[in-house]
Amino acid sequence: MRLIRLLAALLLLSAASTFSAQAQTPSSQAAAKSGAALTSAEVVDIYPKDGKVLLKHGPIPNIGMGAMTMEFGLKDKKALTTFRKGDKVRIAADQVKGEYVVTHIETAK
Ligand SMILES: [Cu+2]
Repeated sequence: MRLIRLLAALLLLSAASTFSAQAQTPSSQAAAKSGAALTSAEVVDIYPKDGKVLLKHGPIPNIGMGAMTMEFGLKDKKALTTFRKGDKVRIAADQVKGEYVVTHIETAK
């Protein structure tokens, strides 16, 4: 009797995880394409010599990061002169060779 309950519980669990995996995949792909995956952030400081920015950012799920203030490298160094301290922005970030890099940055509307 115990074994049957255990099996039933396992079946329910695997059914639930299969369902959520199917439900999440298409929506996260759609989010990346539409740009909805961008994270809100604020430019706290800019370090032109180092090619880095200090950002106060919201959660960045693709690199498993919660909200915090930290330095990022920049894929496009032009951003060092385009943006100023205090700017509200939207970013995409990735981990490149162990360094966190902003791969996209735009002014928040
Ligand atoms: Cu961070």
